[in-house]
Amino acid sequence: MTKNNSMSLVDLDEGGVDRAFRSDVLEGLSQRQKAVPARWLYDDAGSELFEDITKVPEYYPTRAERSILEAQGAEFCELIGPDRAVVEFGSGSSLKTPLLLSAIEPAAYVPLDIAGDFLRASAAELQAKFPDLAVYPIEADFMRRVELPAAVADMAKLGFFPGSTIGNMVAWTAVDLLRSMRETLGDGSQLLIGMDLIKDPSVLEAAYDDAAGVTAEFNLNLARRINRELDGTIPVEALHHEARWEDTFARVEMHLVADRDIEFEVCDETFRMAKGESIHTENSHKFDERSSTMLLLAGGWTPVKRWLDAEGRFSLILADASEPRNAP
Ligand code: AVI
Repeated sequence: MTKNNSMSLVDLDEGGVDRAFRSDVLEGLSQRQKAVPARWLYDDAGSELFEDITKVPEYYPTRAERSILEAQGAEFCELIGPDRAVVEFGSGSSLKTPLLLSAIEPAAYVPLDIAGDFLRASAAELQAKFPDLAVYPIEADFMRRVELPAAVADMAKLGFFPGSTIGNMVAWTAVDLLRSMRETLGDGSQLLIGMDLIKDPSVLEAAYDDAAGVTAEFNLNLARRINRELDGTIPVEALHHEARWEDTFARVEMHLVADRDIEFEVCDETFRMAKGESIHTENSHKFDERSSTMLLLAGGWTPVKRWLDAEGRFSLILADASEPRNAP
């Protein structure tokens, strides 16, 4: 019952270059602290490397979140109930979404993703596992309000945003996203969202700098992508990956650090990095109970239940779309 709504959202120039990628990279490399938005880590190679990261022993979030989904089916069923339309922000991973869908028995599943091919492939996989479920994949940038299919208009909605992807956004962007999710889902909706927890920095830094070097490859792939797609000459062998816990912002930062002074071109513009200088490529914010509550409230969501995995490393939070407040 998969319904398709296909239209590419990528804006390419005459030479086939993604305009947004080019302007983000050129602008980001021109800043004093060089920075490229983390979304550009995910080309095909980057997406595959991320899948590999979820399997390395040091990267606990995927396994921890899955263990919550496995353990709490009965409570999801009680607090969420059946016959909702589940709207997943980002295409469902092959393992987490089926656990939720089996637990709550929704009437429809609406995966939203900007990557059309990946979206359609994972929607088809899910449809095969749940042949009676109405599946409506929508190719969309979920950072903005999305028009949901008319078929789910009268159903209560549950937004699903696993993986602690919210942690990859600075607070300003995270609040914008939570508010647009609320607009997309409407009054009476619920949100089930994964948020990784603050913990010992050594555990966090290892999770983002695994011994096998998969996360390093994931990070370095961004430099390779710039070379490939933007006529770049970055000497990738002169960069190394670093994961740094920044306590003030409660986040792990990923950087590409220059091992020597380097000079390179991207789209005919010249850039220089002194030895030790870095390109900041990702933030992964971590939360405690208060900071996650504050973020959700700022985005228009009231937490109603918070589950942790057995080792207390990761949280999955159920929140309700709250009424607009008039009180001071
Ligand atoms: C996708 N996101 C939630 C991952 C994270 O943990 O911040 C991305 C990642 N980056 C390095 N390892 C994993």
